[in-house]
Amino acid sequence: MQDADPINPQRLFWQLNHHLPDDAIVTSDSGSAANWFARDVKLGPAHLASLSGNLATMGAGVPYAIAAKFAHPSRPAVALVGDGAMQMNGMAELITAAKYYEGWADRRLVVLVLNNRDLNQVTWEQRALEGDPKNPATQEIPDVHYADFARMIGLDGVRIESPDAIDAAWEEAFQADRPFVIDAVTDPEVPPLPPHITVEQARHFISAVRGGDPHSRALITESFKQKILEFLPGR
Ligand SMILES: Cc1ncc(C[n+]2csc(CCOP(=O)(O)OP(=O)(O)O)c2C)c(N)n1
Ligand SMILES: [Mg+2]
Repeated sequence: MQDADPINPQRLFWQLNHHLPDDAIVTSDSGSAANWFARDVKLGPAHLASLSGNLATMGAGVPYAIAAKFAHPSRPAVALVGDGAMQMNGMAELITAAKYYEGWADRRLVVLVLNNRDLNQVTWEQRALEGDPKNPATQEIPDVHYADFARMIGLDGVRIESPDAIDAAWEEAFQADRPFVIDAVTDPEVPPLPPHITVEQARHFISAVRGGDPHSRALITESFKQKILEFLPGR
């Protein structure tokens, strides 16, 4: 529930737990979404879930959810996807969903896009594993209005830019009568930290900051918030 600028991506996954239908099929793309999917989404015995676990390819999230709709047309599907993957193929696959959704008994296919304008998982890999500061030329990607695109092709969606809007967005998405895109503007400086980090990773992280990372102030604040919480009583 920590704040970030403007939305802490982790909160989208945490708050999904309050809205996820019992029979939903959840997919995650490769990227920072995979971290939050693994850490924060609570799956019950009736849920099904998948991501590209071995190949770890980007671009699987939306097609896996469409495949889920064909295999189980009466169950809702949810895809948790990065903006890079959406720009690679997820947006094109929304056209596939638009072609077929009227034939699905339950028309709900919800796509959450983490709009962080960044290839964030790799930005953090380069910081934590190599000690390299963020390289904007290779890492930054355009801000696209994914919900507008969904509406343009006959689907529905909403763009959210504040954590107060998260619950209402999930609610609207699961009440929709057609595939629905949540374009969530999220903070790329919230680190997709594993529960434990090694001394070597911490050293690399410091080297990335010293190496002139353009976002060093924000990434130190967000990392500190996440780690310090582990030491607070009752957490
Ligand atoms: C096809 C493919 N290309 C590149 C990669 C390396 N890779 C893994 S995650 C990632 C960045 C993902 O960016 P995005 O979809 O925006 O998600 P984010 O991490 O920003 O949430 C990249 C480039 C990959 N796994 N698969
Ligand atoms: Mg991204």
